[in-house]
Formats: sequence, C-alpha cells, structure tokens
Amino acid sequence: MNELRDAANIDSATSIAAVREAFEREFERFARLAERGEALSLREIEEAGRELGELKARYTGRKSPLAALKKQIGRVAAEERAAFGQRVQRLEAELSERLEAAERALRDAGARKRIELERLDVTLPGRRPRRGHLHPITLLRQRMEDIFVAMGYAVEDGPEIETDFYNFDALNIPSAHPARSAQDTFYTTDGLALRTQTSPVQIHAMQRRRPPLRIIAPGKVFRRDTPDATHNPMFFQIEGLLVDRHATMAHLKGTIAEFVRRMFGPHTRTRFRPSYFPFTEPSAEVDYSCFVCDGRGCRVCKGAGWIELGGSGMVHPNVLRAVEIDPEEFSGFAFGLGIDRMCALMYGLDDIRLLYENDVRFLEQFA
Ligand code: 2U9
Repeated sequence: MNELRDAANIDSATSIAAVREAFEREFERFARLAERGEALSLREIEEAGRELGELKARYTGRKSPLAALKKQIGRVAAEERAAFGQRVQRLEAELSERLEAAERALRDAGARKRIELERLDVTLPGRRPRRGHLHPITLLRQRMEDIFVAMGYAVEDGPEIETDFYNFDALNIPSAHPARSAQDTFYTTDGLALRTQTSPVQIHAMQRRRPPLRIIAPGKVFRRDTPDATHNPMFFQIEGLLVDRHATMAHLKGTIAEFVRRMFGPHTRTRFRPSYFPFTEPSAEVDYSCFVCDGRGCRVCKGAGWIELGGSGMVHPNVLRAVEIDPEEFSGFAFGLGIDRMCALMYGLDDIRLLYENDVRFLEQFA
C-alpha cells in the first residue's frame, strides 16, 4: 500500500515537472512575442493574443493538466498531501502569472499599435480647400467687356505673335517707324513680332467679317521696356473698333463718354485732346474726370482733376484699304486703353509689377 502511494507521489511529482516543462516549451514563443510587440503588426499581435488564450485554456482550463493535478491532490497520501498541494498551487500561480504578464504585454502592444494606426483621425473635419478667385486684371477686363458687350460689341481674340503686316503695315505704321525697331519690339528669330497692341486682332476680324462691325480686342501685348513701377514689357490692353457707314467722331466721343460713365459712375466727364497715331486720323487722347475727387484735384489724379484713359481716333483710310474696305463707303473709329494702368490706379497700387509677382498675399485682397 505504501509502495503504491509512493509510486503515485513520484508520478505526481514528475507530472508537475512535466506540465511545467511542456508549458515552458509552448509558452516560450509568447514571452518572446510580447517582448518585441513593437515590431509586430496589429494582426500578428491579435493572432498571438488568440493563441495565448488557447494556451491558457489548455493549461489552466477545466480539462487541463493543471486541473488534473488539482484533482489528484485528494488522492495523494495524507502526509504528502500538503507538500504536493503547495507544489500544485505554486505551479498554478506560476502559470497564471506568466500568462497574465504575456497577455498584458500583448494587450499593451496592441493598444499602442492601434493608437499609432489611428493617428490619422478620419473623423476629423476636412481642411477646407482655399477658394481661388480671378486675377484683378481679369476682373477689370471682364467689367469692361460687359460694358462694351452691352453696347453691342463682340469680343475678339487673336494670336500674340504676328507678322509685320498685321502688327504694323496694315495699321499704317511705316517701315521706318521707331516702334518697328528691335529696340522697341520683341522679334522671334524668324522675324515674327510679339504684338505691340491688340490692333492686329481687329485687322484679322475685318478680313474675316465685313462691316458694319463693332468689336473689342482685349489681351496681352509686348513692348521692349525696362520694367519699373509704371512699365512692364508685357501688359494688357483693350481696344475697340467700330466700322460702319457714316460713323463719325461724335459717335466715338459718345461711345467713350458712355463707357466711362458706366465704368466710374454717371457723373464722370470726358475730355478729348488732339494727338497723333499712325492708324487714326484725326486722333485724340482721352481723359476722364477723376473717380476719387470728381475733378477737384487729389492725390490719385495728381491734382489735375483728370485721369488719362487712352488714345482714340477715326480709323485711317489706309487701314481700311489694307483690308479692302472702301473708305468712301465706310468710316470707323477706334480706341485703346491699358488695363494694367487703370487697375493700378483704381486699387491705388504704387507699382504695376505687383500685378505679376503672383504673391498670394497681394492677390487675395482682390477676392
Ligand atoms: C484698328 C485701327 C485702329 C486703336 C487705338 C490707341 C489709339 C491708343 C494706347 C492706349 C494706351 C495703347 O495701352 S496703350 O499703351 N492705344 O492710344 N489705340 S487708337 O486703334 C486702332 C485699332 C485697330 C484696326
């Protein structure tokens, strides 16, 4: 009987060691996993957690070797029972301590990983895209276009690179004219000119559609100027042209007077001064009463009470002849003004180049 008990005790003792050993073998990889939690993916951490749960159930659950050992306590010889019981308890404490530590480590690693992954909080409201707006020159051009369109003018467009015929000859600008020199005009290597005014657009338009016609030609023009506060080698202008039977200087004056009234208010007055341009005869420069002081004189009009608008005149017969319009049957008037200059004046810019620097802090003031 004693022998049998001893055998059972030895058996129990070896079982405890065997269970511990088997646990150690299987648990080892979780101890290592928990240590390098950072290097694992969230899926690996979660998978390890599940497997650890299974290991725990297998070693400490109802049908586990530990449960079997605990049941065995009652069957061990009375004098051995306390010692055996303590050893089983120690094993149990050891297993649950080690399992818990690994569980905690994996849980922490998982939580850290999740925070890391969720650092991009998709529930945050989006950053509103900054709303753009048109360039001040474009805004001003559109205002002018609207006024002329309302007066029956069509908006025409054309190339920025032209032959000498369209940029000069058809406009009655003689070959010897200084504007044609490479000093004043940009030429390509094959002898084409960057248009120095938008008039060539209107030469094309007159060739394409016969009079009567009313057109405006807004766009970029190029002149070989050294940039300074009031000059830029590229700037914008808008030109207008009317060709019809019996068109007179009175129509020109009435048209421009109405334009400035619509542009600056109904009280705005105009003034015409004689001038000279090769493409118009007679020619006149146009001033309008200052939109700030209404003619009394201020800083904007430099005390004059008047602001220069641009040039104008009756289309030169040679220009009409160049596009095969009979100057005996038709006459026309034309005018031109610089958009940049007007823009600078209206917004009180002291330097025209600001309009081309593309500094958003400047441009967004025109939203
Ligand atoms: C055709 C015939 C004649 C357009 C005209 C001006 C006078 C003029 C300047 C104003 C300031 C250019 O931007 S600026 O430097 N323009 O003074 N322009 S008459 O005359 C034309 C146009 C087209 C076929």
